[in-house]
Amino acid sequence: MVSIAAQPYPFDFDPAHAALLIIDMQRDFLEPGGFGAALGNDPCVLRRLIAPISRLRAAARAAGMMVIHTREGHRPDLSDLPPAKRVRGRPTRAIGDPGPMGRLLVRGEAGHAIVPELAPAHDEPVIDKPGKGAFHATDLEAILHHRGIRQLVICGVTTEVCVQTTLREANDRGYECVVVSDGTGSYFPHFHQAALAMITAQGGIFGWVADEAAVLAALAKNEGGPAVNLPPAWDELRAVFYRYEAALVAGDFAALAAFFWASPHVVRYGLAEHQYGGDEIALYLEAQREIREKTDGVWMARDLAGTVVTTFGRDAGTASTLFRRNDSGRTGRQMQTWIRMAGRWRIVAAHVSFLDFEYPA
Ligand code: TIU
Repeated sequence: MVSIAAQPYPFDFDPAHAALLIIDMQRDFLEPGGFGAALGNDPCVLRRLIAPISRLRAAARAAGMMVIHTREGHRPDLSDLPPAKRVRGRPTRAIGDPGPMGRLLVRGEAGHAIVPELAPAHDEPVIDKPGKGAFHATDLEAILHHRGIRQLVICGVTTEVCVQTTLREANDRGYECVVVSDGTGSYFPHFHQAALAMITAQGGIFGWVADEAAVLAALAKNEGGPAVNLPPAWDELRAVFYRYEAALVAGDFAALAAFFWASPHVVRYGLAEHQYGGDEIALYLEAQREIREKTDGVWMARDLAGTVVTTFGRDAGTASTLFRRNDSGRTGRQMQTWIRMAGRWRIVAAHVSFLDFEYPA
């Protein structure tokens, strides 16, 4: 857990279940000749946000947080552009009209692109949205759901339009959101201030507000270490651990052997023996398999307690458990280190031992 000093009170979050959402940092809003300018605004006032958002993105990535970008824009045929949106404000240049950066707010045009300083990395989804809110008519909610994301750190432009609309959509969908006060901005400073004040009023009616320094300080406390318990890795290793357990109690030693890395670097400490290297492990498990073959019925029955599976990044993890053998009543403990290699989780170190005492309930 990481805690950000925020208003109206600290925002506690787990980076593995949180995403940095960067709203609409597009040339159309930040450069002359784009959509923002067509609405009568000075787009350059928003360019000061590029540096803090770059820092936030680097810190989020280092902490294992997902990073998601959005872009406001429409299909080239404007079939997803509500007529009411096109005529709003009676602009001299409307959405879809040509400009120095191509057609205003149209996907694929130069002005629609995210500014080069914040160009999305290959593993950072880009949400193309036709509305001000990032949830309306997009697959953002599906992406957040599949990645187990429940909290959002939001930055980008503009505070009272796309940032606020997205925040309200997210809040109503049950996401907890913190908006970065100096990582978001408006063409109108007083609207920026008012939008932030609305979020934190009434005990945080829409969420939290924190400044960049507070977010960076909180993320740095993660010590730049790997992301813990990322949903895909953690779900996979947990499933693998229980498959190993099922093979163990079934006495399926051929299956058990396949879980161990076939390498001289593997060490296994057993109950009454130990093995150094995959060859010794293979020999031991083969001997056990032959004993099992001559045994009828149940091989082993045991209950687990206090099982903890922890993943570090996407390819490393540990599994620790206490157990009680149902046959003898003896208790013990077991610990494994798992690494994913060529797509398969393998045990690289393991230890199992009996206890001569009852473990606490
Ligand atoms: N991204 C976003 O905020 N779209 C806008 O149209 N903002 C304005 O402030 N106009």
